Amino acid sequence: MPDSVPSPVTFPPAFLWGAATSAYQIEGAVQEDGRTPSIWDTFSHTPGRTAGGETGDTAVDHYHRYREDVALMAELGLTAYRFSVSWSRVQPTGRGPAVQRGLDFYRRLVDELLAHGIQPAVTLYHWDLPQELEDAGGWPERDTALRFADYARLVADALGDRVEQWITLNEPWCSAFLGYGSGVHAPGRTDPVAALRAAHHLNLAHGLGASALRAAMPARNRIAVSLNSSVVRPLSQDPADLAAARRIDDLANGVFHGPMLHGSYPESLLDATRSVTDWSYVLDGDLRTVNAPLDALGLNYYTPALVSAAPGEVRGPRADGHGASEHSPWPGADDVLFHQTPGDRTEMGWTIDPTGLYDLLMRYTREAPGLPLYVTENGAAYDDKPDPDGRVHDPERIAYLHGHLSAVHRAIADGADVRGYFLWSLMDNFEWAYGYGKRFGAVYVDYGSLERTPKSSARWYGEAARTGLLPAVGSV
Ligand code: PNW
Repeated sequence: MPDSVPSPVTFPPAFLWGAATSAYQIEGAVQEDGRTPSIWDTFSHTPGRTAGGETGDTAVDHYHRYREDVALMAELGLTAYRFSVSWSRVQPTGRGPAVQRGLDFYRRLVDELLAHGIQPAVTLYHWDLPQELEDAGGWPERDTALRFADYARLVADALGDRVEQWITLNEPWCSAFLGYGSGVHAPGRTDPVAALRAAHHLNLAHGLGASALRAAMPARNRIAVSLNSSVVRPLSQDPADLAAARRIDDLANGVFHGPMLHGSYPESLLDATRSVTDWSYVLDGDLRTVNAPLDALGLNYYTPALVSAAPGEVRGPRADGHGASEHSPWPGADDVLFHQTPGDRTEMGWTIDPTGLYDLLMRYTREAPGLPLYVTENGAAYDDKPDPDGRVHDPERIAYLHGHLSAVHRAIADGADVRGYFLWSLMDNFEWAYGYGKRFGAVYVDYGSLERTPKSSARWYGEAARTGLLPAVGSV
């Protein structure tokens, strides 16, 4: 056979072509139907915390426009949609009975998706802890994990009969280490011990939540977690750089997948953080709880990390792409240097590196043999602007998606059991500390009129979804 004939990039027929969002980033309606503030309401309303003081008060008003948004997904040809439930909308104080009006919103949304043949995937926690639970200590306190299990049960009772795909937590690394370590995310605390305690209690919440879901739902439903597992590369093969990469890998990945997949924290993590914490908050039986059976693993991927050992301590703003803070999100690793990976970057400053996604999928194929994988987030921010004719052309995003979906395809060909891909994000939205300045959407949102306009990448992606083939990059 001539080797010049490329094999077509065809995906399995059952492959899910999805898009993802999260509650605080899109819903708005923050004071409606009994919702109370979450830590992101408090944080975004605190001067100096978000770019331009922007908040999710209105966001893209999805709470009122969800029908239009679902129609758009259907028109594009998406087969799945990943969204999150706002905890303080369904259980305002984080305790006690559910608020029916809050649950009803998600029921209407799910019914609308199902009516259009779109599979819902529900994330229970995408960073918006009810403020009252933070006031009681937040994720560094054990009780928050117990409260999460109760909340999981409430949502399972309401939606378990019609939603088959469940995700307990989104990116617990961000909640723990950006929320309590570097402080660039809510609640904005900067205490390395609190960050590690938060990591353990998020793990515990995952395990308790997964068991609560399992007990409350039909057996056909699938339970997963979404990790922003980092691809950590050493700057050189020097033993000191390899050791630095190992430590960051433990703090980025092993701290979550260790207990979740294997029932233990990596010894190397415990050793390397001994000067920060004694881990005495890990109680007997916790690790077995965290190790609750999973049906799939969700991986969110944007860019790899490149690290080296630094001689002595490094202070000041860090080049790790995690926002500007004097405080490190890497407890006990102040002597590790982060470098910019060479190559083109997106508007976030994140280097475009599809090989990282391939490596990540192959790594978890080894780390979790037999566990189906989903890419639960992948995408790029660009400074999109409508042309005079109102169309929005985003060829860079098409190239980004083409590169990363090709990497997914290559991983599948090499034995990774990848069942679906969720583009981040369906539409432009509130990009956390960056406010509305970073546009990740396949659909453009005019922040004045809130009008939605599919970008050319949305058309490109929709064609991939409808055909199971990646269209050529210049085809739309
Ligand atoms: C993820 N980091 O956030 C989130 O799950 C989304 O809500 C978010 O909009 C998207 O990716 C784009 O940023 C991250 O600093 C935020 O490593 C920060 C980091 C990673 C992911």
